Amino acid sequence: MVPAWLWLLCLSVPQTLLEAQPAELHVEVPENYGGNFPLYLTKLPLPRKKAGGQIVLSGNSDMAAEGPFAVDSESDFLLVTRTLDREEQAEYRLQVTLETEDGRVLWGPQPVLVHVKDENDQVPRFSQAVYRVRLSRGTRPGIPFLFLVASDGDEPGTANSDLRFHILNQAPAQPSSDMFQLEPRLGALALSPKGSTSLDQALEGPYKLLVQVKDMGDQASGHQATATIDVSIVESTWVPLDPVHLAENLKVLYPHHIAQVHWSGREVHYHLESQPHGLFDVDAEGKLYVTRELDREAQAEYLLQVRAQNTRGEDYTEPLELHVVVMDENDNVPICPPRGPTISIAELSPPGTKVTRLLAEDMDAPGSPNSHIVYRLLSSELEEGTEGRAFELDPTSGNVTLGAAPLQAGQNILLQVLAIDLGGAEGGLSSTCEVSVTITDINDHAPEFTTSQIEPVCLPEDTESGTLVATLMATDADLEPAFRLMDFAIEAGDEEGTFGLVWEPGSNHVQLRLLKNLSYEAAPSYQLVVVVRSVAEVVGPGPGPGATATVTVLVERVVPPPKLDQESYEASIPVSTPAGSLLLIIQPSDPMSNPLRFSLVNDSEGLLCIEEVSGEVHTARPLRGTRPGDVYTVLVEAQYADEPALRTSATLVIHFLKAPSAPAPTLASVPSRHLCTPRQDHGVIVSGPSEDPDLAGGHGPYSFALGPNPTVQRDWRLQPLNGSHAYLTLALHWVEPREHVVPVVVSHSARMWQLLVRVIVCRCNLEGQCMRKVGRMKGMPTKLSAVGILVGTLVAIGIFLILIFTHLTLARKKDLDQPVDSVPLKAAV
Ligand SMILES: *[C@@H]1O[C@H](CO)[C@@H](O)[C@H](O)[C@H]1NC(C)=O
Ligand SMILES: *[C@@H]1O[C@H](CO)[C@@H](O)[C@H](O)[C@H]1NC(C)=O
Ligand SMILES: *[C@@H]1O[C@H](CO)[C@@H](O)[C@H](O)[C@H]1NC(C)=O
Ligand SMILES: CC(=O)N[C@H]1CO[C@H](CO)[C@@H](O)[C@@H]1O
Repeated sequence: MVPAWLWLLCLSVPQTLLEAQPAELHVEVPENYGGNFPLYLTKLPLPRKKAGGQIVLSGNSDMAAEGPFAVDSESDFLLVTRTLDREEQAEYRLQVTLETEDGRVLWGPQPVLVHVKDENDQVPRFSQAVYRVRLSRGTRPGIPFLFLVASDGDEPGTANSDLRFHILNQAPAQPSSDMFQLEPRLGALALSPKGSTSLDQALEGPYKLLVQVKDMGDQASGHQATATIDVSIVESTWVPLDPVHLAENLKVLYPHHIAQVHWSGREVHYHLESQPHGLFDVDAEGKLYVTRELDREAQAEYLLQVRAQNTRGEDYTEPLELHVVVMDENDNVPICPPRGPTISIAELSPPGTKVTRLLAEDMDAPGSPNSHIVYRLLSSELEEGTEGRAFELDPTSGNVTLGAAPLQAGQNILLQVLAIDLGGAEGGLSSTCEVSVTITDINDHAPEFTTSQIEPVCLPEDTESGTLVATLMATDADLEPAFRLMDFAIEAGDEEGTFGLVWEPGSNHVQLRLLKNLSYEAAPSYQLVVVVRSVAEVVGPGPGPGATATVTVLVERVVPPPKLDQESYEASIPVSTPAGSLLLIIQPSDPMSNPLRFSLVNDSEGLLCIEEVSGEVHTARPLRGTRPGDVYTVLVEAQYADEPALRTSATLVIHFLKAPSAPAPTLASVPSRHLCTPRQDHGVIVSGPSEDPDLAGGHGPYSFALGPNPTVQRDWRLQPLNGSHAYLTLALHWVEPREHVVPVVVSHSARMWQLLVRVIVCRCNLEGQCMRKVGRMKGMPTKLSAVGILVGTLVAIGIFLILIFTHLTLARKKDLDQPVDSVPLKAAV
């Protein structure tokens, strides 16, 4: 055996020589070597030329000397001189150097590690000869309650020190022979499953176990030792814990002891689990602690688990649970709900209408008085003076409802409600909650006119359309602008649509305007009924009488002022004109109009007079004091006979002319003429004033015109013939048969005359001539006398007939019954 081992060593030498110099040499030496010494271990790789050097072998620092080692300087072999004990020293660290005498190192140092190879020369030993252990009932099987400790001096990690534990014997072997199990490698003693189930029937008395420890692992050979274990069975003290009640915010010294657990077995480690971690703790004696103040509102209950564990952290049995209940303290104030938006309540809402529900919260234990909140309405500003309460509050539910007192639209109310816990009892905590309420408007007011009776309005007939008649104002007691919008209408009294209403949308006044022309004849007055309504629908009773206004419109008749036929009048008269001479006639333009009354306004000289009814202007006195060429102007005024307030005026300008040498023939009457009606083709020749001495030799030229009287103008027509004559005929087909005086104005240069032509109008006979007057044929004769007279006188008549014929032709000219058409008569002026 040895030569073979040496041979192996020799093989390793060239290898080490080839290696780099500082590489450590490993050498193994068997423990308790039984052969001859010195035992050559290995050849050192010394250089061949060792000139003058000597080999020095030294141990490392912890070794006093090289001990049992030496180097054979001849062979360079490292050798050991005696047996080595691994249990004494397992390794030797050596160093080999080649040094000169004065200590200079020539080679090396070469480290050498000498390992002593183990031999199983040690016997395992239990730590105690007898182990005594308490085993609590209830320990789970397989959970070690005792760890056997044994040691073996041989090299660790080798089979020589690989220990196995075994139970050799159990006494008593009741109720089963293998109540226990022992882990062979670890020496952990536990109840076997069978032992666990039968432990209850087991004896009180201790069990004695003979146990063995053996090295060399599972090989049959090896050294062994034995020990005994006394196992006494004890009752379990691992009993359920009663719940612990802890007051929150408890002011005590912490950690504060709250409970105790105990595991009756040996070698117990208590372990506590709680959520959250760290609030509770357990000490080595099983005392449970709370480490700081608790807050019920943070966590009201805790479930702790306490475990009894062996040294390996395995539970001996089921963990114990501890229920910790945190007892409430009234440490939380009721919390008002966040103030929400303003609550809108429609006005006129009935009592009992729900406003809101106030729900304050209290974090204290639910169901306890600490969180029992009641509510109290703090007086709000509107309580004063009102009958009853505007709001009611249910103290338990917090319901706020409308009370009996009415509220006005537009009111904003801040309700303050006290929320108290402890059910309102003394010492309760309280908060003041606020609820803001606004009362919204509803359209409960119909608009009304401020005055329903308007003073009668007088409108002249000629009032222009569009004229403002009246302005009506209305009011609406509602607040909401949309509820104040009004609509106006004429409800009655204006079927023709003569009037209209004009208003701006949103305004509260309306204008009554005239739309059409008024007519006194058609409607002398109007009774207009104007109504106002709310545009939005009105809640509640309909419009009252104030929604109606009556406007009375009286139409005033407009009579136009009188109008004259000329805007101004002129007349030229000689200064010699006598008093009472007719100058002209002032007449209305419309002969059918109401009768007029005429007057002179400022005839300061008193020269003229006017006939009130006919309008004829005469000279009032002889025109003394006036000179030819003078002009005299007076104002003539005309007014209605029945309505004197309506009047008009015109100027009358009189031009004074030189007096004619002869007395003015102004009004000389012309002999009467005859004309028959219905009209025939006959007329009257009117001649100018041929006797005027100023016009010696020549007649005219004159101009002729009918007098201004409209009746004359209507009835007659005057046509000029030549410079000195004119022809007057009937203008109408029928003119009343009577004597007519037709005024004819003749003028020549600046002079003027007025002729009054008398014309007798009679009925025409068959020949178109005036009929003979019946009054001339007196005494109708009888038939006999008629015949006698006829015969007797026929002869006489025949004789005288020729005699008087010539006479008769001359007299014919003056016969009244004869027509005058072909016989012009000279009108002597
Ligand atoms: C309070 O109001 C709630 C609903 O808002 C209702 O269910 C409850 O019955 C009311 N309580 C009382 C006392 O009126
Ligand atoms: C109303 O009167 C005016 C003036 O008097 C007139 O111009 C207008 O034509 C009249 N309108 C009607 C519809 O009669
Ligand atoms: C009369 O009144 C008119 C108009 O006012 C005036 O032109 C005239 O001169 C007046 N005549 C006299 C005599 O005062
Ligand atoms: C100047 C002149 O011719 N005068 C005559 C106008 O007409 C009348 C009637 O026909 C005559 O008699 C005038 O001689």
